Amino acid sequence: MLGEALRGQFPALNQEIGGHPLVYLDNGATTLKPDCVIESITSVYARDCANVHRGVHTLSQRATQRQEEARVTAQRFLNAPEARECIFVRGTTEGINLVANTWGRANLGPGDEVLITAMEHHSNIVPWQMVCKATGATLQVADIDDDGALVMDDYRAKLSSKTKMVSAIHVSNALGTVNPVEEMIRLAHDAGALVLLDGAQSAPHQPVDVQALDVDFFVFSGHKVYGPTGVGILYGRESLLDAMPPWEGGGDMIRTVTFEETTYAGLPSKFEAGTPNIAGAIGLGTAMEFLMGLDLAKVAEHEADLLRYATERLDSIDGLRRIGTAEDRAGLVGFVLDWAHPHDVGTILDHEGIAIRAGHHCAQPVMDRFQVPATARASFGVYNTREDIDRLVSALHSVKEIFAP
Ligand code: 7TS
Repeated sequence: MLGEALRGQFPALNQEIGGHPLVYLDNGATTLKPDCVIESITSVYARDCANVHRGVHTLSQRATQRQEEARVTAQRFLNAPEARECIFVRGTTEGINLVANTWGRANLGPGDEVLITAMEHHSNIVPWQMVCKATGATLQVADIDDDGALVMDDYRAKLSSKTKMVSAIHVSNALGTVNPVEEMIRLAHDAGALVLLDGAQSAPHQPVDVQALDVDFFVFSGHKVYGPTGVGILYGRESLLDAMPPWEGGGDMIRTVTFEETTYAGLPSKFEAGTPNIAGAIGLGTAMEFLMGLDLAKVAEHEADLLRYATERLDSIDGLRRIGTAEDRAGLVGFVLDWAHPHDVGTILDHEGIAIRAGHHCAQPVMDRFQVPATARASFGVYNTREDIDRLVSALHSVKEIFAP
C-alpha cells in the first residue's frame, strides 16, 4: 500500500516539471498532501465555516467538534495520556518557543543549564539562546562525531545537576541521524532534567509513543506529516503544562477578566489564545488518521528500504560524499559533490523534474562541523519509490557530465 500504490492519492504528484514527471524528494522540508487532507480542509470552509468554542449555532458547534476530534487524534497519534496535553501551535518552531518562553522564563536562572546537541535545527537553538540570555542560564551543546552521531560520553559529561532541560532533535533534518532518545531521556531524568524532543523529522516516519519514551515535551509540524502548514502539536505532561504560565494573552485562554486581574483557563485553552487555525487543526487530524491508517511501522520499513537503496546507489557515484553516515539514520540522505555546488545540483535536478533541497537546512552549525557551505538532500515520503531514486541517480550522472566531463 506504500510507494506506487499511494501516488494516485497525491494530486501534486500528477504533474510534469520541464517536461518530466515530478519526482518529489523534498519531504524533509514539507510533504505533499493527500486528497483526504485537501478535502477535509475544503469541507471546513465550504460547510463548517465558523469560529470555535464560542458559538451556540450549529456551524460553530460542528467546527468545535471537528477541531476537538483532531485533538483526540493527536492524543492517539502520540499515545498521550490526555487530549488536553496536546496543544495546537503553529508548528515545531512555535512549540519550542512556547516552552522556552513559558517554562524557561519561569524556571531558569543564573547557574542553570540547558543542554542541546550539535545537530539541532535553528528552531531548537535560537529560542534557548534567547531565553538563556534573558535569564542568565547557560546553553551547553553535546558534540557529534564525524559520522554525525551524538557523542554519548560528551552528552553524559555535560549532563549535571545544573541541567534543567535537555532539548534535542529526535531525527536530524540535515544528517538523518536517529538519536538514542530513550537513553538520553533516562540519563536526563536521572540528572533531574526535563526533556523536550523536536519530533519534526521523526513523527512523519515512525510511530511515536510519548508514554513509552517517558518524554516531558514533544513537538512536531503538521505540514511534515502530510497535513497543512501553519499548524502543529506541542505535547506536554499535564503537571508541567499546568504549572507553566500562559504564552500569549487574549480570547479563549481566560476564565475571568477584569482590569485588575485575569484568571486563566485550564488546558489546553490556556495556551491557545485567539482564533486558532481551525481548518489547519482539522486537516492535521485527517493527516494523522491517514498516516495511522498506513501503519507507521510499515512507513518506517518502506522508508528504511528507500534509504538503504539510495545510500547504495549514491555511493556508486564517483566524487559524491554523503554527509551523515551514522549507523542509525532515517528518512533522508545528504551529500556533496566534488564537482558542483549543491545549489547548482538542485537547480539542474529541477530541470529534470526532480525536487530536492540544497542549502544549510537551517542547521548552520552542522554545516560548520562538516566544513561544507551546504549539502544537497533527498528526503523520502510514503509515496516515494525505488524508481524515484533511480531518476535521481541518473540525473546526478547528467550533472556530472556537465560539470566534470
Ligand atoms: N526541527 C526540525 C528537525 C526540522 O526539520 C524543522 C524544519 C523544524 C524544526 C522547523 O519546523 P517548522 O515547521 O516550524 O518550520 N525543517 C526543514 C527542513 O529540513 N527543510 O525545510 C524545513
